[in-house]
Amino acid sequence: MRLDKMLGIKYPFIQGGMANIATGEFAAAVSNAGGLGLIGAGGMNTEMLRENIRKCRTLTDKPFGVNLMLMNPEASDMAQLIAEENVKIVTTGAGSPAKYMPMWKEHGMMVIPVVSSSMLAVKMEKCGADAVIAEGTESGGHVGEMTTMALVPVVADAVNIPVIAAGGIADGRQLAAAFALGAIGVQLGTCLLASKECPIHEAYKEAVLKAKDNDTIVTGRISGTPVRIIKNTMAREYVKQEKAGADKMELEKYTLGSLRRAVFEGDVKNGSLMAGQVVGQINSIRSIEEIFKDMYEGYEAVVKGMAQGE
Ligand code: TUI
Repeated sequence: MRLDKMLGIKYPFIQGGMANIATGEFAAAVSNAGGLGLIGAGGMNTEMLRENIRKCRTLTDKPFGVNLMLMNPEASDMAQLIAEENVKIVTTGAGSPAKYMPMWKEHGMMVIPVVSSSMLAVKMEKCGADAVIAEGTESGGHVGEMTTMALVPVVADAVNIPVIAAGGIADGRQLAAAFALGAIGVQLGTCLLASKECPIHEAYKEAVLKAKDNDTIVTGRISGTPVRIIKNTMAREYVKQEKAGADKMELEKYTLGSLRRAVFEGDVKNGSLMAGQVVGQINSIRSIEEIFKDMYEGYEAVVKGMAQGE
């Protein structure tokens, strides 16, 4: 069954967690456009998350969910809150949500963890996940090692639950490829940064429009948490220091608060402009509705062409 049918939405698209970006208002806009909007709990505290959930409810009558970033210091309180607030769908990232699974399942929630390997996918299936998001290293933000092309088929073979593909998907060709690899739908992040509704600073949006395919880099591959961002002064300096053997504390001075600097202040030199490799494909600002429609129509055209042997 395709993701749109499974979730009762128009398109087989779910939005990425996007810490500090995906507010209740943004998630509602995604849901109203026919995807599954998710409130990104990553940059929030528990009280902010509660407010954003309630705000989202006032703005949409369509399904929406919460993305719980498990490295958040308040993740445990947030896990409880999501259940208490009767949120029906939760996606997770940056860790294993195993310890929250029994509580969430008791509340009848749908749980969809992000995984970056088939081993983790199997583990998630065993603890009761309803589906998994197989996220390739093409993605923006915190990434694993495997590419989407290699990861999605092995995950699809390894589990009996549905697989959603993520990383490297911004148009109809890539959506068709994701289905071909065994996914029932896709998670989108980077292409939604360049939407009218996205609340990031204008300078961040301009950096997304300007960036070419080779303009992202992964910081923290050596030192700990690998994060894909658009190359800038901070990223180059970080990677240089990292290669020179700088320790975690020294490197932290570059990244501390850097995502917030990019999102809220538009600091494109020293901020952390998280974006995936598809950033090079994105050259205009559209509404979320247009982005979804273009992608779906593009996919239909690709499939038709392939069926005719073109
Ligand atoms: O989580 C993401 N992407 C993110 S989170 C984020 S916020 C952030 N800000 C500053 C530094 C770091 C993060 C920005 N982007 N994607 C999902 C994802 N999850 N990618 C990889 C994983 C993952 C990693 C390890 C999932 C599970 C996992 O489990 C290990 C274990 O505990 O077994």
